[in-house]
Amino acid sequence: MKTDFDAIVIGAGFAGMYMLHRLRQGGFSARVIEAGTGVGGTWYWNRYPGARCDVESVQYSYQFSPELEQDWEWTERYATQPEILGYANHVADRFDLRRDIQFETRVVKATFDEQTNLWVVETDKGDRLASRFVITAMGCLSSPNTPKIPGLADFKGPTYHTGNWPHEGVDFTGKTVGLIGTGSSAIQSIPLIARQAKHLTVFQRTANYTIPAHNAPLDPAYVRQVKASYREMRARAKTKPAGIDFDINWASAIETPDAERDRVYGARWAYGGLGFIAAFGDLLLNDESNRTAADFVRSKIREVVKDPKTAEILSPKNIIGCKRLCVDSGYWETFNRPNVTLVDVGDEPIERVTPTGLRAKGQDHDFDCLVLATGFDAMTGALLRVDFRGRGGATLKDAWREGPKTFLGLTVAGFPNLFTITGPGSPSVLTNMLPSIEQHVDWIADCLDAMRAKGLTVIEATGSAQEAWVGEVGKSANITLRSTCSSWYVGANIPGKPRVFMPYIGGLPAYIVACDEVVAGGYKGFALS
Ligand code: NA7
Repeated sequence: MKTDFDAIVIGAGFAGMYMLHRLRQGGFSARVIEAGTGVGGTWYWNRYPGARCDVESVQYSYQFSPELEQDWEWTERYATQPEILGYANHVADRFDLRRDIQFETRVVKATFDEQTNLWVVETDKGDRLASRFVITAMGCLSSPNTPKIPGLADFKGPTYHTGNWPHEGVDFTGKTVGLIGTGSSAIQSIPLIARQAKHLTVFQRTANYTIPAHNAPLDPAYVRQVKASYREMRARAKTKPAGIDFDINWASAIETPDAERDRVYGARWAYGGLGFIAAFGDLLLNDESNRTAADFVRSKIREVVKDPKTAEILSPKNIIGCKRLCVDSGYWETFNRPNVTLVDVGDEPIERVTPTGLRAKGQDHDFDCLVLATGFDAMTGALLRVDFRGRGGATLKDAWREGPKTFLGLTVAGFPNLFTITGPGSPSVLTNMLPSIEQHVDWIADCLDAMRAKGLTVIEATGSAQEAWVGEVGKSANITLRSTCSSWYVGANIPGKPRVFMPYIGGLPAYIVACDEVVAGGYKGFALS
């Protein structure tokens, strides 16, 4: 069999783009295969109103090119989806990436051929390409979840999923809108849809915690200061569990006197953003500590939302930070608008979608358009949509029947020469994705360099190394409260999905050490040939 490429990369989001750049730098031939018509991944698909990153722009950016860091100008504290997509396109142009990306093509099958030690990659366009390595860069939240609510196909009006939003945008002016979900996508889009639509009805299954973004244009003096000390900021970020340079107060919430605790929460609330959860070191370790933060946020909801019944429905009952914390601009306030109705579907599932709306708790709700802000088959959905076949024809689906099993979230035993950027078992979604992506890409590129230098062509995680890592991922998950609720981190949003805490929660610094130790040990835990 003829080798078409040294590596095939699946996906042209931030992971796939940087992977291509590193492969080229290493002198490897590569093709990226991308389903969309353009680059950007998450930021290509999630074009719903209000979509923006909840990590601050100056940190949610590549660090591999100091020139890029200096040249690119972010305009707001939290960049909007169009601005981030513009950045992705700028990177694609700047590094001339597009000529090695095959757009509008989906990989459907990839088979490891044990005779030749090559992967055979098949696409929906009929391609059959042979490559030494396959590297997935498919994103962690890229397989949209459309819930199986009876009657969904009968709805007469348009249905939009936040994770696959029309490129031309949607004008809700004069329309009545029904929206299912109150996760991050809903929390970002609800305030904007409410401002435009005639009426918006929100169907909430689980109330969610959100922290105000206090988004604003970036102060040029602050940008100058960041640009003058980018290396230091990036280095500090790598010492933080989430890979984000924000202050962590390691004190215990419950051991802090009430007045001081309230002062700390007040200051974090006033500053805004995800750093709220770092107000105390034990918020995700200790129920009682967590309750102090949850109570603080609930008190804020009561302050903002005028109708006490609505405020009560909007008040989350679970642990704060257990589901992904959200960051918003005017979310609670939106429920004070006369054209917004909140329907609690927490105790009884939505009965059915009807041709003119939906039926919940025996009551019909009519609307012109339906928005599904119902999330994703997270972490494994995109990977399992491809029919991966490893040694002996074994499928990844079978290998992961009880939940994803990987070595370092980067490789899978039985699937040689397959790398999974930000795969399950790596910190990924619990961190700032950009530095996590770069760390994985660099690790893979360095590994390929090292293999070539030694004349090696096959790398495969051993079963025992994988088992030990899966044990480590599970052990660290059990220490935190984060693994205790029905979140997408544990696959609870997808009926029938095995309930396993999928990301590695030991923090980015510990994870980097683990990856580096494997390399220092001569790729310990891998069989190389
Ligand atoms: P999420 O956070 O998974 O939110 C999906 C929402 O949709 C959530 O409120 C779900 O309720 C709700 N949902 C899903 N299915 C149903 C049904 N059948 N009935 C009613 N409600 C339903 O996805 P997002 O897109 O908002 O955010 C994903 C990530 O992207 C986010 O964490 C950031 O990292 C960026 P549930 O909570 O499951 O009860």
